[in-house]
Amino acid sequence: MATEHSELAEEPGIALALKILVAGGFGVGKTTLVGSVSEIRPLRTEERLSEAGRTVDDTVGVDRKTTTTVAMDFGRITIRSGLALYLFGTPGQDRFWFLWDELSQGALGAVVLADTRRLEDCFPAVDYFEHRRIPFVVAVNCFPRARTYGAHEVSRALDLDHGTPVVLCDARDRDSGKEVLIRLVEYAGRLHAARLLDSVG
Ligand SMILES: Nc1nc2c(ncn2[C@@H]2O[C@H](COP(=O)(O)OP(=O)(O)OP(=O)(O)O)[C@@H](O)[C@H]2O)c(=O)[nH]1
Ligand SMILES: [Mg+2]
Repeated sequence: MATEHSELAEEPGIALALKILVAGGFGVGKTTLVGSVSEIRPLRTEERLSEAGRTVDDTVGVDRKTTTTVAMDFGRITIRSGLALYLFGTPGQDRFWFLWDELSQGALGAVVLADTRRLEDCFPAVDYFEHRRIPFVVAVNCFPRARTYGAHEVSRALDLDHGTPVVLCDARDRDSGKEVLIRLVEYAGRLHAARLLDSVG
């Protein structure tokens, strides 16, 4: 995946290409987010949720969901001239965890999408990025009828490290998704720069 990433960075007109993961629990809106912000037709790997899968796929809270990501989503967004983000959406179900290590190779940072009706579903993603010291922001996808939480409340409920940004968003809305990504790039940039300074000084 790292090699593919550097090949992508050589696309004409793109001075810098950064790899970003879009992660979070099952059915939280990862594929929706990648699709709404991507300026290329997103690559999707959706499969129908089968009757057989119903016993293992937890559809509580996402009743109308008929498909699920089985490998990854892929999209691209240019956030300013010369700077492109390559977005890799992860599969949300536990049985695809083995793909995460591959997907996270060389990533600048991650967006952890959260649904306040099932906040606990994003614990594994938060743990994953904290343990690997991959900078992440938590983006609360505000579904209708879900209780509105403030950023502080979400931060406390998830026991986030001080400074980890929490943003409210609508995964279906391009501008809203773009704002989340800009927030991540700024935050991850600051964090990586601080670590670099620490390591030399
Ligand atoms: N109302 C509303 N529905 C949403 C929103 N985001 C996603 N959906 C719907 O919720 C369902 C789940 O969206 P997906 O984008 O497939 O979720 P996912 O996180 O990629 O799911 P998995 O890959 O299966 O883990 C879909 O039916 C979407 O249309 C949202 O912000 N508001
Ligand atoms: Mg998906």
